[in-house]
Amino acid sequence: MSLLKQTTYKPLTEASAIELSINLNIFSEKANLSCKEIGDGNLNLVFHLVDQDSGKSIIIKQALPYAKVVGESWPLTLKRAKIEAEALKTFGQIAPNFVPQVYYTDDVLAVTVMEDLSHLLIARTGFIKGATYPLISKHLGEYLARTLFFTSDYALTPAEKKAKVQQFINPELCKITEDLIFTDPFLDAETNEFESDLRPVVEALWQDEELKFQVTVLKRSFLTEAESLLHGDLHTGSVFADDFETKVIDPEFAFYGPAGFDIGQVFANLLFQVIVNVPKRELFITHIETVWNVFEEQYSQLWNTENKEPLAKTPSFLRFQLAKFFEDTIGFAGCELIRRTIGLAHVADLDGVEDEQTRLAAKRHSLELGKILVKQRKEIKDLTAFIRTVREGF
Ligand code: SR1
Ligand code: MG
Repeated sequence: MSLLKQTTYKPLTEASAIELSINLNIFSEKANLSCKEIGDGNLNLVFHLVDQDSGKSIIIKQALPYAKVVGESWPLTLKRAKIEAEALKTFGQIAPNFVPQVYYTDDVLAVTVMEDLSHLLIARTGFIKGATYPLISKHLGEYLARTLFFTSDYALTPAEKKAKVQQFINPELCKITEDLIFTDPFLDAETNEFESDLRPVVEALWQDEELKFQVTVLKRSFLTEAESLLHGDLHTGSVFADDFETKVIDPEFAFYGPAGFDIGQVFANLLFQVIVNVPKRELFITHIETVWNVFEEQYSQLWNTENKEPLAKTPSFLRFQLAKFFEDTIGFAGCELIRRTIGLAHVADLDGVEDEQTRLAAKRHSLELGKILVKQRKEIKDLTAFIRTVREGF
């Protein structure tokens, strides 16, 4: 039976991924096709198909019914493939330069067939190998300004906004974030993973009542503030890049939430390079500054030219809004630093540091900076204060 008429889910193999691409008339039956499963993330299968004669290539991404990072004992909804495909389409209309094209989606097989970006590299991998990607921060600032503005109440009618919030209700994936970012790292949870030498600082963190209070305030914001359609998992492993192009992938965690969550994840994942990449520290600090400056400039421009809310057009309200985004960004960045250091899902920027003492020092630094950002976010009022805080840690 054609894979286009499946009524039940089954995981693809390299052979059935080829079959699907032929059923879709993307390639002819006679094409000289190669197919390789290249998924290295936590959750999905990713097949890379290439016609060896013409060079034409595509990606077929398929959600697995469990979290690959843990195994079949952690079941996970297949509905996330639909959320991801719809988010890619929404973001693709708003920021087409920064989002891969979607060719086909199937909710039963939980697959998305999309543009092959393998001429680019995952930004985290590139950074670790020494790439600097001079345009990535400008591109991410623009992506954030456009997606966070055009999916908000300031660009949509009230009815359109509510319909979008409903379309992107994503309880299962939000629960992962609620647990792994906002809960588990702050208590002695089974999901946590950290080197035993870190135990004293981790136990001190678990006893830090002010930290736990402030994290709960941020969690409350994540749970309740439907400001914009978020990517929801915007770390440097969700970004493909080279020196000229930037593409944001994998929005399966998309939902309506506080805008600063996406910006904070970008800040934190650049901060890992600030912490570990000593020779390029200044360059990554500049990347963070550029993300915010471009975001602020382009968001303000959209606010002034496209805003549908007559009462929001006063300069004081824009200043209020940007200050609120900045405070949230700093707090969410702090949470991301902490959870990537001691929670379930780590980052290669830290774990890949070979020398044990250097690695432990980097992880302690990440935890300390994370705590400061969460607890002092109201005092860190602007970029200058933020950069000063970051520099004080060295
Ligand atoms: C079980 S999923 C673990 C992490 O991987 C994803 O990319 C998200 O960051 C999630 O928190
Ligand atoms: Mg992902």
